[in-house]
Amino acid sequence: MAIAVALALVLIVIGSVAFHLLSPWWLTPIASNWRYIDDTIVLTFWITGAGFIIVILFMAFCLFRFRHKEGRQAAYEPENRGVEIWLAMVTAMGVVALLAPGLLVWSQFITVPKDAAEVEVVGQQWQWSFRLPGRDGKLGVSDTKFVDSDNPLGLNPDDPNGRDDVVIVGADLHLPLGKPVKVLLRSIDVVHDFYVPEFRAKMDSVPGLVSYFWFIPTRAGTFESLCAAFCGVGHPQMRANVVVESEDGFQEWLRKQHTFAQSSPQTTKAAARR
Ligand SMILES: [Cu+2]
Repeated sequence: MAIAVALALVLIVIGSVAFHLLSPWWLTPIASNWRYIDDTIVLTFWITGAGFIIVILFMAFCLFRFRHKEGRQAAYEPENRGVEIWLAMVTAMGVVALLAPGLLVWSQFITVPKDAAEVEVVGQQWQWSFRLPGRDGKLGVSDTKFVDSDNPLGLNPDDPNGRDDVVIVGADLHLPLGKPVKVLLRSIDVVHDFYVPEFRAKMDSVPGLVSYFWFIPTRAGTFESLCAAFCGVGHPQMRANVVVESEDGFQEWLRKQHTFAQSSPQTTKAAARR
């Protein structure tokens, strides 16, 4: 019986490694500069995979080697300094190798290059909206107290920087190929998480604060964004497209978009009169 269980454990190891190598479950082709994130994931698989293989095969070995035999008795050995030191060192090295690369990648992920263009992504049950700065290159300030049907992103109508902001509700976001983008995240209601798998970048959008990350789109195409934080019954439908295209195509698209002043004339006119 012990031999049958040991054999089953060996088969589990072989099956798991074969599944990892042969099945088409791997990440979608990357479309950003975050190769580091993929490298960290692959490194994590190597370390946890080696740990998994060693532990399961050791169990199988023990089951086989120390199986029941007439007259054989177990020896009581509650402590073994040599084994304890060796195990503590190997475990510590594994934990450091799992955590240290992540810290390096994280520091790059939040160190935004100076020339990055700002794009705001606003989460709301259950859709994504976007905002780009207008000609002045500045996003106007916002507050959820200004949110109404005329002003879905809650821009402060008194802030002149916000009047020329391009507001995109219920449509795709376009980005120019090869240019760094700083993504600013806000939420109007609950915690959402903006995630485009091909960009290998995601971040929670939390009500009451602005979180951010940056990336460079490296491949033209249409990429689906989704919400990666469960946010209510409409969570699976919370999707939008991000279209990465040439600078010319991007500028042409941008010219066709409405500014805050155009899409919310009542709100901005009332503020201008004050
Ligand atoms: Cu959501």
